[in-house]
Amino acid sequence: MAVTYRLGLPALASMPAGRRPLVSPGEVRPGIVHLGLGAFHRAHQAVYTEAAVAASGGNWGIVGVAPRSRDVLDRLREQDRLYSVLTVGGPVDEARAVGILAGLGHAAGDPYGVVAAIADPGIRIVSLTVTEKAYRLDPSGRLLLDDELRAQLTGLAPPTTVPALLARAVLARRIAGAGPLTVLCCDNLQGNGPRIRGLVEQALEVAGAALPDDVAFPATMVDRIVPATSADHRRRAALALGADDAVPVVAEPFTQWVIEDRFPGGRPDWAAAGAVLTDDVTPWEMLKLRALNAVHSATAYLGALAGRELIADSLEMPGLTGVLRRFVADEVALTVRPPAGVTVIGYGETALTRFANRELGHRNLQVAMDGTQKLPHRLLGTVRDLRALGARPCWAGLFLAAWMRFARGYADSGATLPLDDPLSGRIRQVLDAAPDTPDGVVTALLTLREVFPESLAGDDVLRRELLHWYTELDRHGAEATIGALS
Ligand code: CS2
Repeated sequence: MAVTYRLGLPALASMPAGRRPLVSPGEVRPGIVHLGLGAFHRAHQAVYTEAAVAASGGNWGIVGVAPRSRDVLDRLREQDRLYSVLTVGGPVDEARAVGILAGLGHAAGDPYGVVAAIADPGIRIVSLTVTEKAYRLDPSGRLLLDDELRAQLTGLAPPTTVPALLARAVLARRIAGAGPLTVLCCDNLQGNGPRIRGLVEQALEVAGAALPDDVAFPATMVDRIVPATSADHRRRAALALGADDAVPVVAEPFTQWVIEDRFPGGRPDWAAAGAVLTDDVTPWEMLKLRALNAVHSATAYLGALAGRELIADSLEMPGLTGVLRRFVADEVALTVRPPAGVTVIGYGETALTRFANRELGHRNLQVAMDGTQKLPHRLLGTVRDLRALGARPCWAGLFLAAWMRFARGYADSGATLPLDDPLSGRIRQVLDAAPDTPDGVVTALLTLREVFPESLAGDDVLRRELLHWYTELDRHGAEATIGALS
């Protein structure tokens, strides 16, 4: 089929209803400012919000703010703020245009404009998907203050970072009398609601102010696999949509959102769109981080070491799914109380099936990035809880050892592996100063207090597991180490 149209308002008229947005683009007034206009938000919260407004109405259009890159903003402007979601892995490709974006902003280029947008009384929610590192928190929730952030918080520099944007926006709203606000963190952080509340409190303290009473920070658990869009996905999106989209996002059919229902300024009717509103997100959040994200990371590190490209390729390593299942059954299930009606093992099985979706083209290296920021939330809680029970973190130890091998920057073949991590400089520094032996590497990386708290770094049982598995991986490589376990 020849694709003649570029996605935009004029193209909508010729699209079948099932591919058109659920709301009339541009007609829903803004109620949400979202920081982090990446693929995940566009395939998750934006889709739920559009469906909620279509079902129940409300001024809940989204002002999408890109933190750094302008590319996606320029493309979206050219397309009248429309983009499409391509769902792959079902019987056929499905694509639909989304029209809930009611405005666009750029944090790096116009931070004061973003603050002003949040201070508008029409805005009642600020949501975020900015990835773990952008919050500038250590694993214990302490704000990592440097000169740049201090200058931003005290008004000496433009507020381009997330803590400064949030703090200045909260202050601007108070001055404007803009009314109650909900700050909704949609990143994979343990206790994401209270954590961001702590962040804003600390940031405001540096700015010499206190947190107003009418700002809430509900916790959420977000879930949908949304990899980077490839050229092939873009081609397939155009075919399924019948219009060429420069910025489609690709996602799996599965989607889930569990939200703590605490919104002092109101919220879209997300339940009408399939989200679960509850008074306690913790069991969902723990289950997801520990039985899904930890397994994802383990798959990525072991697969990357073995020279495999995609998550789906890694899962084909003989023995790997068996090891991942044993981790979920023997270690995660021991430390997690699942939500009512859900079993940890059943949940883990679903995750494995989803990871095997090859159409997603999800690359190991995408999941492997930012390990120092992700592992404390995904894996170290399980290790800590196992140790508190007097249990041995066997499989968790294997996965951490795989990250340690990965952090050296080489696959088992000797090929270079890029270390995309905000702490890559620190990692290089401690590794360069240590012998390249199992003991040298494990000891060096355990000194990273930004990742391993003293209580874990000094734990002999964990250290023994790490040394054992690191030595196995070093001697035999990931493929053979895992193969021998089946
Ligand atoms: C992944 C997540 O990149 C990663 O680290 O584990 O983005 C994962 O795909 C999502 O959390 C699934 O909801």
